[in-house]
Amino acid sequence: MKLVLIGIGDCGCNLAAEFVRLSAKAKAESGVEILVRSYAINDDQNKLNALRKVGDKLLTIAMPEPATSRRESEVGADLMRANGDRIIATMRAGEFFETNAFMLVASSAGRIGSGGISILARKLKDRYVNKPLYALVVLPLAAENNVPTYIYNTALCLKSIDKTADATFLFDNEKVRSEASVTSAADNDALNREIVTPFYDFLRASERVDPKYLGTSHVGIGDIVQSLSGWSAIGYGTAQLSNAGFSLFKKGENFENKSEETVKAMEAMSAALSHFSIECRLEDARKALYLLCVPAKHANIGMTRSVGNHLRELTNDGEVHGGDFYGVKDYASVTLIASKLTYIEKIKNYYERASDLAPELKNKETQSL
Ligand SMILES: Nc1nc2c(ncn2[C@@H]2O[C@H](COP(=O)(O)OP(=O)(O)OP(=O)(O)O)[C@@H](O)[C@H]2O)c(=O)[nH]1
Ligand SMILES: [Mg+2]
Repeated sequence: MKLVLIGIGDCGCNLAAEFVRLSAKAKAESGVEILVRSYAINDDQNKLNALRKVGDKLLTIAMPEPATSRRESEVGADLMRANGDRIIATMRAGEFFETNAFMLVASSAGRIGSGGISILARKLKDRYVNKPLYALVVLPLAAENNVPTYIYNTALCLKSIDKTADATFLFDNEKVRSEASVTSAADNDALNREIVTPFYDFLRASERVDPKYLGTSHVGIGDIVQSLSGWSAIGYGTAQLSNAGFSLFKKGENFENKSEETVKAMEAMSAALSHFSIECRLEDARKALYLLCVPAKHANIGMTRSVGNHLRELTNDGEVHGGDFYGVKDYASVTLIASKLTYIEKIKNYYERASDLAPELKNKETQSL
């Protein structure tokens, strides 16, 4: 699947750059393009200049700085209302034809990205009616959760992107950081690598890869588009394939070998299940997608079927799509997407906290007028 990626604000721009690194890896390792272009849109010219070194796959677009010191995301929304058409006009629309979907990325807590993402999404959807549009929204760290404007901006951002995007991937910055043991809160690069990594396999596996990498059931772009809807979480896990298992396997394709490989696939699946990008219950997912990656020599139909069946059980017979891909070495990996989630505790909490906060923020706003 080929994306046009659009990052807005600091967090969005850093992730737009990280996706470029991911696409260079896909090109080097599998010979496919997963990114048509990446755009970084920000009001901070210095930060945009710093991203230039990423290469020409990333184009930077400057926005004027807001004329107010207010921290609410409406400021970012107004800025995008005023500048969105000009921003879209500077994009290379000719390339959109070879694009399978847009992916807009921002943090929910700030102003520029949080307020701008839904406005730009709406403008793109109105122009490119048939092109799927996905969002990736990064939620604040635990330490930021006592900042009233961050809570307010997050709730507003979630409410409006849910109405606009075809599907929204949610990333809980705190969960991703603690599970990846990123110790420094300032280490955004490490955090961003964790955020983009789960997208790697399914984006490249759905492209026209070398037939030697094709598994028994291919995950195509149609499967992805059908699987993505509404609130979505993504999880990724790996399991090292032992050399012992490999040599056993070489001796003959007996039952024990196959079952050992299947155990590894299930181990990778467990890892994916415990590393979802946000806390959610699979039974609340109306749709789900899985991708099992193994080296061809370790593959068997049973392992793909086991992953798919287990996911079907967990989703309570939700609509499940999935398949396998042989483009990895030495390990098994499983990517899981839980989509069309009907309940996410964190979202409920943000909405509740924001409605308690709203009068307080409104008062502050009128006082500052
Ligand atoms: N994962 C991740 N989170 C980030 C990154 N940069 C900032 N954040 C988070 O994003 C939120 C702040 O939003 P920013 O993206 O800096 O805000 P903005 O869109 O530039 O808008 P302004 O508030 O006007 O600067 C906080 O929750 C940060 O923890 C990043 O590179 N990676
Ligand atoms: Mg900023």
